[in-house]
Amino acid sequence: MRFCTVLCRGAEGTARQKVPRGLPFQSPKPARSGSVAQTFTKPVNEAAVDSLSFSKAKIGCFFQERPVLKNPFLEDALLKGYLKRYIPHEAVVSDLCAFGERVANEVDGWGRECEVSPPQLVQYDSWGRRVDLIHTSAAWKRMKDLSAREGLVSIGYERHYGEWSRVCQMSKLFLFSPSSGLYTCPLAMTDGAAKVIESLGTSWPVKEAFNRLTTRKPEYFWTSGQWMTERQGGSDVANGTETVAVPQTDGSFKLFGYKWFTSATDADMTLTLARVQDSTGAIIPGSRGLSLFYAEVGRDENGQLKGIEVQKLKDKLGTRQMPTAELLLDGLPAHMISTEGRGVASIANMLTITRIHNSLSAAGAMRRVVQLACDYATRRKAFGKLLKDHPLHMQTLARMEVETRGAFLLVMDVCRLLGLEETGIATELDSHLLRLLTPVVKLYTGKQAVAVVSEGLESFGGQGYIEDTGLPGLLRDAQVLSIWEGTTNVLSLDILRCVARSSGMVFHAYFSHTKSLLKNASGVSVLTPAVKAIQCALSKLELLVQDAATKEPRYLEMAARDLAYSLARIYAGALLTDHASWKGASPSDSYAALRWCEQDLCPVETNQERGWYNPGSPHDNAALVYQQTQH
Ligand code: UCC
Repeated sequence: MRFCTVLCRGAEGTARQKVPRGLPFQSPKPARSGSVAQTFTKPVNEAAVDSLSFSKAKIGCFFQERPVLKNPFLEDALLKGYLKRYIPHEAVVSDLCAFGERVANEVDGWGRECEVSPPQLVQYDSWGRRVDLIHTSAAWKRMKDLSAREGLVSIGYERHYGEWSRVCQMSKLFLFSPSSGLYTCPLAMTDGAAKVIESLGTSWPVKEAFNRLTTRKPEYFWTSGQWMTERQGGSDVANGTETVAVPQTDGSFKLFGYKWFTSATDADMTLTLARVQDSTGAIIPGSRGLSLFYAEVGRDENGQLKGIEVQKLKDKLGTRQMPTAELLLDGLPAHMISTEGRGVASIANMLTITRIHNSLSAAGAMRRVVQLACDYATRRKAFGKLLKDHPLHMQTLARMEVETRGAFLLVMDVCRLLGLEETGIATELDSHLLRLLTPVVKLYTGKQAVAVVSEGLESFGGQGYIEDTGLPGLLRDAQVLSIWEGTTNVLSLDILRCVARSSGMVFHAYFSHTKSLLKNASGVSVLTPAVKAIQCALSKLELLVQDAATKEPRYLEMAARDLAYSLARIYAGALLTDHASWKGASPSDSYAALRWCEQDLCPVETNQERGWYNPGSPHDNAALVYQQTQH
């Protein structure tokens, strides 16, 4: 018989013993059938075996404590401080407090249910008839109901808090987002559609749709889709859109095309782009040929979708809670709601809103992983003490916290600007700033979210990688935030376009507002290093921007991503510093501002100095990337 050595813990202590391989972990064969207890012959050394930590069915008595999600509003010092500073209304605070409680105790469980019961497509019934039914979980349906009742879209349109209404709405969504099972995606598009309709005019045929998108009555509430992406790609919408709109005698249209990526496909309506066909069947290519259409997603008397076939549901890395489909539009009844040929410009309002929601989800994901990691650090012991007592672990959490704070203030400031614009009190500079910051904040927070959530998973050790903890889903869902609604590079180029279209006014707005944010902090000695760092970075950026006007387009393109990062880092630094100089600020607010401003705030200048945008760089980059293997 072969022997192995195992550690046996007895009452007397720990001793190494030789035991036959297979014993005591395997019991002898049962003599006859019966209950488990009856079937096994008792081991001779029963007393010794019973005193082991691990034997037979015993799996040990130690279990790691799980992280606990507490009320995410009460746990968020920065959110509470921000609202105290700008919207000191008791009603807002008590609504968020009650909602935070509900998120922790109820909604978070629904979100998990959405993840483990993803949507399913049934294309045909048992008798072969096309039905195209998308089955979603009960929790997903409850999210719709909750969204209406809690006013997650409507708060932005009721405007009870004037120019701060958007901040109120987004604060609530910030708490909801990481527990929402991705229901924030249909809400983003619903909000975007309401915004487009409001800006174009809430008359027929979209009057009722607007009312439904912005209601608090669950039975009346509609969600909207945003069907922009076709087979030729999601970024180059102007050239990639093939869908045609065929005019009908009553002034409406029928749409024919293939939408390659339609999110939250269980929506009640959609906004989509198509090219109007003239009587000869000709269409106008490019951006000038695109118009914006409104379509309801309805069924005919046979229960079949009107003018739509759902080809398949997408198999995605994350966001699996939400149905994303490929759709064949085969005569979808629709109404044109933009001026002909002004489709992209008209749907741009939707892009602004969905990009802001995207940024909010990014900040929300960071906040959630930090909250869970901080809680876990008070429960998990390693090397003889709690994680929170390990300085290196706390340094890591503090770095995540600084990133989260920067992201939060960036997003809230864009919401503030949106609120000013929607209540008609935005100055021209505010509007320029909103146009510039929307892509800047979207692209920057998308990248931060992936990094912070990934770091967050690591802070749970191996458990961060275990599917049914719910933690890996946070990372999968974060990964999409830098992709959809414009990738990092597409948005970097969007920034160049808005600079050109505004003849540089967006920069003027940016520099003047950033400088104004430093005014309060300039008198606070503890913040001096942060103020100096921002001023220094701003001066470099101003010089570089002036100089850029003389450069070739290729130089600007290569500098675009670093430019966007510089705009984001400097602006977030100014927001953090300003917040730290507020009379209600805490020492931690100053610490966060100082730490943020220690990083390279102006990477575009750094990389210019390094020659990254020199005329020879494209060649060198290509030679490096496609280097042939040397034999
Ligand atoms: O749909 C997708 C996923 C859905 C999921 C939604 C969830 C969201 C949140 C979730 C939270 C959890 S992904 C597909 C998304 N696709 C994109 O994001 C498209 C990316 N591509 C771009 O952004 C491009 O830059 C385009 C398509 C906008 C460029 O098209 P054009 O035709 O080349 O555009 P132009 O010529 O630059 O602009 C045409 C007009 C101009 O107005 P006018 O003619 O008056 O000068 C521009 O100023 O549109 C105006 N415009 C804008 N206005 C263009 N972009 C903007 C903008 N961002 N803001 C304001």
